[in-house]
Amino acid sequence: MKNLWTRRDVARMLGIAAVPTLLPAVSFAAQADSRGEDGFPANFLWGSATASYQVEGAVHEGGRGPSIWDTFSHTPGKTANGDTGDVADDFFHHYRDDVQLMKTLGLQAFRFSVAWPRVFPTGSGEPLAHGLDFYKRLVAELHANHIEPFCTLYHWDLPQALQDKGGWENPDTAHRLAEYEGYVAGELSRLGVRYFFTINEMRTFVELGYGNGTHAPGLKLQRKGLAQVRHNVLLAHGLSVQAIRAKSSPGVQVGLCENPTVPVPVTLRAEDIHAAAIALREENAGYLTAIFEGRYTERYLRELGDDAPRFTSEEMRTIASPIDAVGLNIYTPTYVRSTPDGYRALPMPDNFPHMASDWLKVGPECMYWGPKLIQEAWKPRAMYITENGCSAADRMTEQGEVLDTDRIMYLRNCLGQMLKAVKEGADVKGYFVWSLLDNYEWADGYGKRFGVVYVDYKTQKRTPKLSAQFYSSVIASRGAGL
Ligand code: GBH
Repeated sequence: MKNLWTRRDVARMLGIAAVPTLLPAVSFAAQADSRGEDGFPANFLWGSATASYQVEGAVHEGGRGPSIWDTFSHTPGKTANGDTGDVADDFFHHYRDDVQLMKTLGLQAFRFSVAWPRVFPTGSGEPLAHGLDFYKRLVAELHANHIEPFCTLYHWDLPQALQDKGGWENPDTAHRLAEYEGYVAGELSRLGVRYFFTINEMRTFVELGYGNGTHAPGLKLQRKGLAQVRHNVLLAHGLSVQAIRAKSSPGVQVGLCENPTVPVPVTLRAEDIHAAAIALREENAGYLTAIFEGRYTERYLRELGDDAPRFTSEEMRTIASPIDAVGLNIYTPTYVRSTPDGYRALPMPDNFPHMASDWLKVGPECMYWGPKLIQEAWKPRAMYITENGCSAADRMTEQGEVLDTDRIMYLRNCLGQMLKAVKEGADVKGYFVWSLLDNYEWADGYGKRFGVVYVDYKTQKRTPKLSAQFYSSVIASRGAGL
């Protein structure tokens, strides 16, 4: 019995050689018997992502030193409600149960981050003898449950002692990061960890931490200082790629996680699609473009003028050290149209629909155009969606359920767009929902919930939301029928 029309069937009916990709995906008939044919490839990895300071708590345990986020969150007025990550999800003590939760939901991979100040409390010198113990236990637990660990080495918790010496304004910090990352990758790869990301979202911590001051360390540098910080961080990434390769077991995959600006062409006209391709390179010129191309674009340098960073060609080669995979954190689109001088990124109308966080505009097309444009521009060896998800105003019912149909709507549409990109050949190898658990949302504190599992912060009780069931069903069917 066959009630599904393939692209080839449609092409035959229309009397044409092939269905143009601009026509909507062919799914006129129910997709009930299409599993296997219609979903993601069998080896596509499904996971969830998180970061040390957002979930661990236990900030004084095991000799951990303070990070810039301890300082920042404890400074009055910096975070919503004065919330800090002191306790968070207490994942440091609950990780075993949480790994069981992942297993129950069918997750195959888990992206976590290592807190630098747990390993080097002041950022440099000798590592603490037991500084990695927690992560070694976590990795063993994941392996025992057949969940692949993906390790992010820097998700914003810079040791405060290094900030006291200038933080990312000081070029020396790049070398300290590489030393730390080489050490950790060496230790954890010997335990079988195969995937390492050097840095999470340089754009976010540079622009918010050193530009507008809303994230740690809360600085507001001028344009010149900020451009140099951006350069120092790029160099830190490149040096870390080299240090990880030098110190870890053969076969590890090294990359970074970035939240690129994802241009979405406003129309399907060829010129707007072309404008989106230009915008991808220019809007990310200080980040992914430099890493993939080994140079700053002319336009980037021209616009910065006298404020352009100081750099050498050797540094640019280091920045472009080959990577095995790029992690893409994608949440929102930037609509772009063609103009005589290339492109224009359009402002978002005030009432553009958004999720619980004002910035989280609902435009699932970014999950199609992001992988598509990046594949075409830079041909990365592999792509992972290392974060995607949303905040929602979750409430628990009297029956103890969280019926987050809004999050399901967001995820279903994003996953459908990602599937379309994969079917058209974008080499996305896995997807990590942000996040497994509600957690500490940085300056927004605990008020913004991103988990597919609800956390009662008073009792640390975990309750899977309806979206966890939804995600679990996607994994089970490999996305057939999305
Ligand atoms: C990611 O950032 C982070 O990697 C992760 O730690 C975080 O929890 C998750 O997403 C959810 O936010 O305050 O209006 O200036 C996502 C990219 C960029 C989104 C900065 C919030 C601040 C908007 N982030 N943005 S605003």
